[in-house]
Amino acid sequence: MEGGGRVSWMKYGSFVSLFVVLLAVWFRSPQNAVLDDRLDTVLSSLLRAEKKVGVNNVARPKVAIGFGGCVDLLVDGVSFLNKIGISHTENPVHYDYLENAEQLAQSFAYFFAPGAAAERFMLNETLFSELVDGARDLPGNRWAVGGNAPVMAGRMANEGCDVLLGGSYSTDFIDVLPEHITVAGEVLDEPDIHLILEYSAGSSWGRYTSRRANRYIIHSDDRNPYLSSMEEFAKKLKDFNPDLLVVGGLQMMDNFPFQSGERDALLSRLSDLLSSSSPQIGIHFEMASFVEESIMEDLLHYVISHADSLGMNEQELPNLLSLLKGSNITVLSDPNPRVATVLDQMREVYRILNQRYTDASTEGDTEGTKARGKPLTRLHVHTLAFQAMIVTRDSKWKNTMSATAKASLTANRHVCGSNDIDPSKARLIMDDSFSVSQREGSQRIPLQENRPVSCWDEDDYEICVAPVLVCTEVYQTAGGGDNVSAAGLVLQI
Ligand SMILES: *[C@@H]1O[C@H](CO)[C@@H](O)[C@H](O)[C@H]1NC(C)=O
Ligand SMILES: *[C@@H]1O[C@H](CO)[C@@H](O)[C@H](O)[C@H]1NC(C)=O
Ligand SMILES: CC(=O)N[C@H]1CO[C@H](CO)[C@@H](O)[C@@H]1O
Repeated sequence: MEGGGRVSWMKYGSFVSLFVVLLAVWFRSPQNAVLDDRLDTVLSSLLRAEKKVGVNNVARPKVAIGFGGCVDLLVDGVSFLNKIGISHTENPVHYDYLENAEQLAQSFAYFFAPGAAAERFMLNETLFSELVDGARDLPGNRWAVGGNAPVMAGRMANEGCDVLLGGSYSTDFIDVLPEHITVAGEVLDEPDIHLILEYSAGSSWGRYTSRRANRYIIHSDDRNPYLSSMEEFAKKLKDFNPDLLVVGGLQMMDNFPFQSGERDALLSRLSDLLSSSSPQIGIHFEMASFVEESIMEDLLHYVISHADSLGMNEQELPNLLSLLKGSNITVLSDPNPRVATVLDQMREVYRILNQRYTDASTEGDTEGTKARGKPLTRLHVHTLAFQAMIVTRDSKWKNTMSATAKASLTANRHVCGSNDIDPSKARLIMDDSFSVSQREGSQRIPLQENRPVSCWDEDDYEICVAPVLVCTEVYQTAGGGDNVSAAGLVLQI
């Protein structure tokens, strides 16, 4: 249905846009009024697309989500650095992990100007506690439930799912989780704290000005890297019998000083858990900011090969792709990529991962199905300006068009911190039309206000792209990807 009548809609759409432009010229109305109208139409059309399908609230879908979590301490990044006396540096440097204040300044500078999301492990515990103490009494700070797994769990529970959440938390933490979440894990006295340095578009630090709103995260976890809830989670998983299994939070293992062999053992255990779940159960892996090459290799082998579905942002996509193509991982990419660029990267990731699956399957059956893993049937990339999904036709994933719309609306709701979208706090930054590929002669698709989600078929999959009504009064960026990814998944199970 989604694809039907696409061409005629497209013609109609460009006719309408032309008509709107002509009207505007004719009446010499201020350009802003036209823009406002356009935004209102996109908003109402996205809301209509989102509502087209609902979550089954009678038989609530069951989702199991691991691992870990933390308490987020959110501060304005620039005020924080100023307050604790970390001055801006002339020398942006990329570090895999941090050991002192100078490195923090250099690393922050590296990501702040382009406005790219980053997350780094702080090896120096003394410095980490000093930073947390500094943030504790910074005016305007906020505490929130954090970590991929709890945030995705919260979003899914709020959207009508029953959730099994794998993580070790304090009782205070568990008390503030939404209803319909059952926790599997150990009980802790003190949760791990993550320090979130938020900044808005155009904020300045020394000679740097950030191109877009984003955050820089510092953590020094000592529980999360060990996936300490995994055994409890595995035990409860059988009886829970989920429709979907979601894995996230593994970036806490990145650059963590494990003893030799420890990380391998943990990931291998996780791999067993994933491969022993029934093939009918969808497995989604949420990527994150990984910089250690060897853990990326391990993830490919132990986790990604078992996933039916992947979610990631515009930084994580080229990072994964360069690894798949055998080059070094990329730690910083364009934070505002074009649709064509992202779609080409998505097609390649989809193709390479499925080729690997096919190769593994034909390499003789000596190791059985488990070693083969699963083909990739769903890939969701969330960017500031748009949401894009590739979903294999006739796979288990339903309602791709509505899911893309919901993901897009959730991006605004999360960043603005309000369930009701206020068009006066939103902006469309996607172009009026986009090319479906960077290849020469590729088709261009106009952005139609009254049908903003564009879906079309290619090879064995469908692609959907939806513009985001980018929030201009940022409340919070951290956790955005998790809310957006979870919202997209909810309509597809
Ligand atoms: C760790 O941080 C403390 C406090 O900022 C500092 O004095 C010390 O030099 C740091 N250690 C290393 C190894 O950089
Ligand atoms: C890849 O990384 C290695 C190790 O950091 C480095 O020696 C090599 O020059 C890099 N290669 C490329 C193509 O950047
Ligand atoms: C605005 C929004 O929906 N953000 C949510 C992201 O998920 C967490 C956890 O469920 C919520 O607390 C936020 O409100």
